[in-house]
Formats: sequence, structure tokens, C-alpha cells
Amino acid sequence: MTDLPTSFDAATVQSIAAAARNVLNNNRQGAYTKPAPALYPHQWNWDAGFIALGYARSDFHQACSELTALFRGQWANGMLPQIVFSVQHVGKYFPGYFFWETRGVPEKPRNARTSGITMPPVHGFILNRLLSLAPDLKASRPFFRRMFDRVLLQHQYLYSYRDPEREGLAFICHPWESGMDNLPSWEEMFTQIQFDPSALPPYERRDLEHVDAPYRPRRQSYDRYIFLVDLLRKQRYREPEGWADYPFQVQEPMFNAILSNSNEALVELGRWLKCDTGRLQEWTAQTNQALNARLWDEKRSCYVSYDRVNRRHIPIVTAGGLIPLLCGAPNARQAAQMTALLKSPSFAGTTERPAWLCASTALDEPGFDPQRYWRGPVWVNMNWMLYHGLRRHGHAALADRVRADALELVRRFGFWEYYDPWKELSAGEAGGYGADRFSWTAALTLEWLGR
Ligand code: 2M8
Repeated sequence: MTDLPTSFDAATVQSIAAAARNVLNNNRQGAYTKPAPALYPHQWNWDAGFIALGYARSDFHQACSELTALFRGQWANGMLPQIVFSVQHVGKYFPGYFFWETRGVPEKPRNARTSGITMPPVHGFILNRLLSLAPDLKASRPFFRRMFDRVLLQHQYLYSYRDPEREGLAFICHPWESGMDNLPSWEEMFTQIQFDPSALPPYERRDLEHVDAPYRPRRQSYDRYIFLVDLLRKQRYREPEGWADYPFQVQEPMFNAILSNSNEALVELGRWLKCDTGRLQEWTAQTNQALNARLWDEKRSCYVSYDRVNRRHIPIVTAGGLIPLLCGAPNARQAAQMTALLKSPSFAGTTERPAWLCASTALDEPGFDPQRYWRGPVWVNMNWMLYHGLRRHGHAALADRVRADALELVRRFGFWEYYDPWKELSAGEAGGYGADRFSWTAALTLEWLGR
């Protein structure tokens, strides 16, 4: 079992683990697990990866099933969709399958209902962790062999269609592709985009039926999300032609660091499977180099996004800018700068006003909002990646703190989608926000507890 935060005794671990397992079981829909009971009723891309880890030790078969179900939606060009829709929950989420108009797009598999964009490619490193936990390596070999090819194809897609100038950085075409949908960075991006509200297709949000408006994106952001989906569907998801005058193309550090780490993981997996890994090694080196050359911001001591349409950086400090610790890009000096930033008032707050690590948007950014989705709250999956990144670069004590903070939030408030980063809350503030009984919070808690 993993070494645990000292504040947790055996009985606490036992009861948190049992409650976490309950969350997953209740959100389970047979072959896959929904991210949340009502707000997210289908299968999501990177959620599936984190959720698989929550089953890995107790039900390895289900862990594999999560990934198999997700990759049923993979497009012929390798694109792994953000959502694989279930017929059972038609009409319960917006934008649903019919809004995306992916039906009939030649690349989409006929027997799966999917959206038309992708998400952070966590699946390579998730597979590698599953490999280390597999109860019977020989019996699981066909699964890993199949998945290796699928994930390789996914990376091939990113390096060809999303990196037209072969820079080593894949761009995202929608805030939803970042997984961190509502960062102030995208607001900044939107100021550059010509947008005509009267041309927007009519739509009705469903998220506000489940979560109060102050904790979700604002109307003006949703309008832009839908504006971009409308552009993509009008161009029938044609790549690369569609990108010629498409306005949202961002090289984001977390997305690319995850890609780099997944490349490395596939190299290890490929060695075990005796598959060729040469291309993966080249991709890793090129992406690490490009992360430093293009996205490292020396003044801010972290990585920042780059808008490749307007050829400018978006210098906003977010947790995503620290996730490159997960990969081999940062040298010892950069890693030390990032840990100093994490311990500074920008993330840790002050003695008078301490904060839980790690706010999704830095506490001192003008766009920071402690309770609004991705504008400041702590997310357990971000802490989980940061934990591994800090350990990789030799900052074990800070890694432990990042893990302890996440687990303490879970112990105090339950399995929320996100948490207020301020340690001292005012009267009436809840602590946890968004969806309750959120799957990846439960899954990564189990993973950390070694259950
Ligand atoms: C959130 O995103 C979806 C759109 O993909 C939404 O708000 O409707 C994000 O937090 C994303 O990272 C996550 O994968 C998804 C499901 O948990 O919810």
C-alpha cells in the first residue's frame, strides 16, 4: 500500500475506500462508468482513463472494459472523441449526439455515437499503470497489444493533423479539448475571435439543471463553445482542410505534457510487447524540446499556452502550466522554479489566508474565482498528475503535500467534482462544488489509497 498522510488511521482509510467504491458502482453503466450521476450521463475520454485506475486493483476486468468501451468510439483517422454517447441517456446532456452532427462523417465509426473533438491523451500512461497492476500478464497480453495499436494511432493523429508544421506540439481546437474548459486563458483567446451572436444556433443548456450557475461557465463562454462546435460541424470535421481559417488553435502545455508522458509509457509497453518504438522516442524528444522552446515562460516560472492563429502567448498562470512536470521537458532548474511557484502565495496562499494545493487558476490571476469551474477550484485529477510530476523531478515532500491536500478535501467534503482552494471558508460556503459523487475523484482516491 502507498504511504499515507499521517492524519488517516486505518478505519478512516477503510471507510473512505468503501465510499469511493460505492460512487463508482453507482455511476457504472455496464461496460463503462459515467463521470457523474446526472450532469455527465455518457462516457468521457480522459475521465475513462482516470476511472480505470480506480478499478485496477479491485476489478481489473472492469478497468480494461472502461478503455475498450471508450476506444469503440475512435475514428478511422485515430481521433479519440471527447464523448461516446449512450443511447440510454439521449436528451439528458447538451450538446448531445445529434447536435454534433457527426453522423455520416466518413471517419466516425458507424456503430458508435460520438462528439467530434478530442481530449488530453492520458491513455498511454494509464495503460502502463494498468500493466503494472495486471493480475495475470499472460492473459492480459491481447488487451495490451490491441490497446497499444489504438493509442499509437491516437498519437499519430495528434502529430499529423494537430501539428501541421511538425513543431512537436499538438493544438487543441476547442476549450473542451483541454479538459479545463473554463480557464481564463480561453476568455483571453475569445477576445481575438470574430463572433456574431445572431448567427448562433439556438440551444438550451442542461448543466444548470444540476449545478447552480455561479459554479458553472457563464453564458458568454457557452455561446463561444457552441459557436466553435457549429463551425466544426459546418465543415464536417474535415482535416486538415478545415483548419485553414479556423480561429481557435492553441498549443496548451498540459495537453502536450500528457502526450509526451504517454509516448514514454508506450515505449515501455512496446518493449514488453516487442513492438517498434522508434517513432515514439522521436515524438517524445521533439515534444519536450518544443514545450521548452515555445511554451516555457521564464518570468512566470511555468509553462503557458500559445495561440497559433494570432502567433502570441497567453500568459496566464494555471495548474495546467505546472503539469509538464509529468514529462521529461523541465530541467532541474525549471522544476525548482515551478515548485517555488507552487509554494508561493500564487498557489499556496499566505499564512493569514492559506490555500489547498492546487488551484486550477492561480489565486492572484485577475480571472480567479474560487468556486467557478476551472477558474480556481482544486481538481483531484490535477493533483494526481502533479503528484506524479513532482515525484519524477525529485520533489517528494511537495508531492506528498499535493496528495494530502486532495485526500483531506475528500475526507472533509466527499467526492466532489471540484473544491474551493481557500482553507478557511466563510459561513454558508460548501467546500465542494459541481457534481457530487464524481467518478474520477473517487477513482483516484482509491488509487492513492492503494485499494
Ligand atoms: C467537463 O466538461 C464537459 C464538456 O466536455 C462539460 O462541462 O459539459 C470538464 O471538466 C472535463 O474535463 C470533463 O472531462 C467532463 C466530464 O467530467 O466535464
